[in-house]
Amino acid sequence: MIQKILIANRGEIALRIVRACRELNIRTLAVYSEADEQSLHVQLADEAICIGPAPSSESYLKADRIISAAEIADVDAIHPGFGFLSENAEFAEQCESCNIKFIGPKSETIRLMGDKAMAKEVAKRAKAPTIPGSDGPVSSEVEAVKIAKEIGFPVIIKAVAGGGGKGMRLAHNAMAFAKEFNTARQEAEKAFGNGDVYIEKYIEEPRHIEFQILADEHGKVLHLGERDCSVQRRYQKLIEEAPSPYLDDKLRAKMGAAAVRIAEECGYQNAGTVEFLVDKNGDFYFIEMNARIQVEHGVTEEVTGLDLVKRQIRIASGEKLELEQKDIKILRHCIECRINAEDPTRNFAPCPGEVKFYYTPGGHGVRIDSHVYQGYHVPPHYDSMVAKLMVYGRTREVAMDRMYRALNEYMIRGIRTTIPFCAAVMKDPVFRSGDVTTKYIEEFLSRTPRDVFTIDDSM
Ligand code: MV4
Repeated sequence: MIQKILIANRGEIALRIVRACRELNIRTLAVYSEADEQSLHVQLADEAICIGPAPSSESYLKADRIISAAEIADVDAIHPGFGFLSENAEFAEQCESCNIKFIGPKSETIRLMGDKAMAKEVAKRAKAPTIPGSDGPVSSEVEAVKIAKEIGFPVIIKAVAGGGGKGMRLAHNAMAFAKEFNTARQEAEKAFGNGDVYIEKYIEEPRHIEFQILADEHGKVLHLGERDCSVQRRYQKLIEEAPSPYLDDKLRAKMGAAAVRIAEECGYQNAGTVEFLVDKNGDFYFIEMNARIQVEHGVTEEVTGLDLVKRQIRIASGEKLELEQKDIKILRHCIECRINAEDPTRNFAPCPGEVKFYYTPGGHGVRIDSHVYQGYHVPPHYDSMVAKLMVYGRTREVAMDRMYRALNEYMIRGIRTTIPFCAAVMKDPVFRSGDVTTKYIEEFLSRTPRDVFTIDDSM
């Protein structure tokens, strides 16, 4: 039984976890940095402990301080949220050895799937399609060039310890390849302390489609359908939706079954995501698995009617999933816009500062997950996301129109945000057609005048 949870995170996800705990009648302990003293998650949790100065390296990433807080407050479990220590196998292991339940997969699963070459092996064993490339890491330049020529250019070089776009290099020919290969190895060594890289055929203009997994600790694994996350800028997702406008029921079932087999193969427990690339021919390939709850989990919650964070906690308490795959229904269409404190007219530069006025949209089919309030100071030390605006409706059309309406109702004054940018996307014929790949934002930005992304805040 879990009676008290430490929330090892900040911002809207910390608040999201507090809310789930309240509904489950579980006590909460917030940990916070000096910059987050006035934060809502600190005010709404039952207890709070300051764990250090503003920089994450001195607070939210300090495993020892978090474990100490957990022991002082005598919690039963730690929820890591996303980012920070959420996919840190050592931290999960520390929790396990201190008899504190880590709300997520086992540390060995985090370690296994954190090695992107090993994760690919898991996918192969699960008979899920993977992208042609090297069998695991390649260390010699001569061998690497040979493999690259065999699979054919362009090829992509990926760090084994990378993920989410970090440590990737593209090569269009053999000449460029040798240089990129060595740069990739050096960069990987510097960034991750592990210079291992592997090679893959480069898939041009793919769609990014990921499947939500829920797995209990008794061997039952379900998928909750997909999210289409193709609207990204520099590997940062800006808009997510479900269901994908690209998938039909047949492809959805095939990809969902592959995602479930991958989760089964690695002994996955709790909530996770299996990422795929889908190419122009409708062929799909496993790329990586995220061993955490994701930013965009709310999209799946709104289309399935299931509370993923409550499910995570119930699974971590040892409960069995009573649902069967056939019980999972995609009930409607949901779109999420990430509202970031960034200036879309200045290359999405972060815009921290005081929120002078704050009014949120409401009405049918609107959900906002945010820790912001009027008078809140967006600190400069962390991720710039300040809110997730989710809307849902019977169809994608309804959802897009509702999102446009809600974005125009949303008033955040004092800081620049991505609200006007998202509103412009909702009216864009290419986005509306659903023909969106990971190249979309770049293309949209190149043909859209910047003044479209500003708001008249004199009103
Ligand atoms: C790729 C790829 C094309 N070909 N792998 C980027 C994030 C990481 N999860 C994997 N990524 C990619 N891997 C091959 N073999 C293109 C990307 C990619 C991408 C993937 C998902 C979403 C957005 C993206 C944007 C650029 C590149």
